[in-house]
Amino acid sequence: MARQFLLSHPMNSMRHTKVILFLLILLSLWALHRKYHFSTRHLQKMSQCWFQARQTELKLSDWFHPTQIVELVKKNLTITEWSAPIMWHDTYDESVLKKYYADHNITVGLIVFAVGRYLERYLGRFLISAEKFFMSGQKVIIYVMTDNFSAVPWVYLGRHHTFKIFQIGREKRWQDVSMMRMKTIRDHIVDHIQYEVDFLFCMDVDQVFRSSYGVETLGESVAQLHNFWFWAVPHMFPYERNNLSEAYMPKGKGDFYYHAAVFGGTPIQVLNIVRECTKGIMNDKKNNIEAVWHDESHLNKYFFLHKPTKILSPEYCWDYLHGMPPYIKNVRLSWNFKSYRPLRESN
Ligand code: 5GW
Ligand code: MN
Repeated sequence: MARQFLLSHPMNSMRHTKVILFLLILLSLWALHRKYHFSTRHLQKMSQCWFQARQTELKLSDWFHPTQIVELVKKNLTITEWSAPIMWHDTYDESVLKKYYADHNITVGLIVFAVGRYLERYLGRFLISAEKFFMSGQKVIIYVMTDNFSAVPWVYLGRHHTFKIFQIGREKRWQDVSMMRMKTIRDHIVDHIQYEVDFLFCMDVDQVFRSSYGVETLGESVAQLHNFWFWAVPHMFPYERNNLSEAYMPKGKGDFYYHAAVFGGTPIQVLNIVRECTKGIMNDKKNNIEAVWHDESHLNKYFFLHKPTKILSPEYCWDYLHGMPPYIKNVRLSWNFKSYRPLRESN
């Protein structure tokens, strides 16, 4: 009886509720503490990472020292209006860059197409010279796209360089060989290249590396000044002038004339470049239009709308048929002599 009375007494049940409430409050305080504890640790970690990233992130002024290289050209050719560096010899501090990339363990991709007679004619020299001069000290994967797997030359590659060969179809018209490159590059970045490299270059095969082509060329999106046009002003550039083409550039507009023989960036940026160019080329095809310099016209339109973050001077893609003017001191890559054709229409 006494027990029953005790349990059922209203005062007693209130005490119970209080105890339960107290326990609940304790529990929630503990939970809050745990949560709070976790989140500060997490925040601490995040801020540590952020500070470290900020400390190791290079500023342009850490390594780039613009000096007037081309005195005979009036316009500034060492830094663009949108503050992208234009790489010449003597404009950058190689040791700062080397130290930075030594800590970052990067892999650089290089896509090259060698189809038909270009395979036997150019691929061997391109690969041998790339092994010697392209990104030495960094991990490199060279992607060779070819229509004849068995004719790819045997080239010795050192421990940093690897190459992967992919079979691609032939195009009937020569104009389509270079234009369809954009589409093939797009598909391969999506399929696998985006997971394999930190930076990516796409280059013509009819060229030879002549001296160090190093980490100073790496960037988010990289464009190459055309060695024939870098001194000229926009209204002279051989942009596409048909306003029905996707590559159309109005007279007087434009920054530079870029060469399609070299472009690059992070895989995502290169994907944007080739995706947009492919779209432009395909839309033009639907309308029976072909831009005056094919893929190059579309590339120039792209870089007009989306400014490159780094530009390579003509030293990075020189044609010796222009001789050696005094401001060209360090040729990194040059056109292969045999490839020179003033008019592509002669093919
Ligand atoms: C062949 C004849 C005319 C135009 C292009 C080709 C061609 C180009 C070819 O038969 N096989 C081939 O692999 N290509 C690839 O497209 C090469 O990687 C080549 O470097 C690139 C661009 O073509 P090029 O180098 O003839 O273009 P330009 O602008 O240097 O004259
Ligand atoms: Mn070429």
